[in-house]
Amino acid sequence: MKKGIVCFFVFSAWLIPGLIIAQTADKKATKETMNLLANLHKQAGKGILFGHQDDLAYGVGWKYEAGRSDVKETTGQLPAVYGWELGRIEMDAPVNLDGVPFDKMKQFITTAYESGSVVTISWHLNNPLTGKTAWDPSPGTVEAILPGGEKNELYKTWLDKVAAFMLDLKGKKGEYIPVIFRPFHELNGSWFWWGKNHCTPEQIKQLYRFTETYLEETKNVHNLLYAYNTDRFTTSEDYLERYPGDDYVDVIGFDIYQKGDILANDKFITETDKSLSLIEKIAVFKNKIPALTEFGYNTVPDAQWWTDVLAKALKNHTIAYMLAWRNAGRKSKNEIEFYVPYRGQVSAANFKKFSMMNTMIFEKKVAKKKLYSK
Ligand code: BMA
Repeated sequence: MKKGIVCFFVFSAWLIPGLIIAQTADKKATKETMNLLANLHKQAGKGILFGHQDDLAYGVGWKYEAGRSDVKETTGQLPAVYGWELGRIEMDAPVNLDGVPFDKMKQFITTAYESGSVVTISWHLNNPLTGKTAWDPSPGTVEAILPGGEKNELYKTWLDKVAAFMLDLKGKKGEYIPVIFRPFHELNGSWFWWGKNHCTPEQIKQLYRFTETYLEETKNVHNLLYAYNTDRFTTSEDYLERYPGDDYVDVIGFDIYQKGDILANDKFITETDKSLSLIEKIAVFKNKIPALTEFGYNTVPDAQWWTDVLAKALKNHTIAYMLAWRNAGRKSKNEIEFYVPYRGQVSAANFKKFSMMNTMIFEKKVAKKKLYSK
């Protein structure tokens, strides 16, 4: 078929919702996982699901207090998407790198699923070559864990632990809980060992494919959608340089943070808007779900940031969901980290206003969507 005709079909399938055939990257994905993908496709252009990392575990000034959530305490509603993190599961640690116990995480995930919300998981896995953290960019790590490499067996044992976690997530009827997994996130930056300066595009593509195939075929994990997730980028070519292929990806996204003082607002709006347009175009062409996989402005010092900056950047965009990064609170004397306001924070009232926009989807609206059903 001529390229033009193919484009026409792909494009018209997108425009006529009844024609959308959402094929999961995992051809044996569970029913609920396939339904989630199909429903996220239908979601495009009908509002954005709002998410927050570690929302139920802790917030600014509190930890593990049942029923608490900084998002709920400022907007009156829980988020529609929950981000969690598996770093240190590979070490058999009982808690992840940010102190979240894995058994509690499983309970939080179950609760979120039962309420109709979406779960997405990242993995800041240690460096398998050196045993140091994900931020240890020792050369040759990716190469070492690929098949034939000296650490491939070790890496497989780490994947066994990820698989065990994913297979332990079950709903009331014993069905596996779908998760949007985003391994090797920010792979076009160079701060992690899987980053741009530490391996070739072909090596990271191979690693992505190997990871997914191992989880699916060797471990029989079929409750995952896979996100391809860069950091900020400039062009489509730049974005797709390390893309493992359409057969391996369900969601395409990028991470972006506003840095510096509020004078950087305009720059953030322009860059986010442009990058969203680019991934949305790619998503239509490839029939994938576009998402803002991480974002934030640490400590949100601008009282109007949510409606006057973020909402402007998001205007007319069709991403399915967005994930604000974690409210770690005070990390040390000189370091504080949070991306959604807590009660009384300078941008709290504005965040509530933002949450009430027609285009924003939190707990109540997402429950009505029944994302796991046909
Ligand atoms: C970073 C920071 C760290 C954290 C890491 C993994 O952005 O929030 O404090 O350990 O993510 O969650």
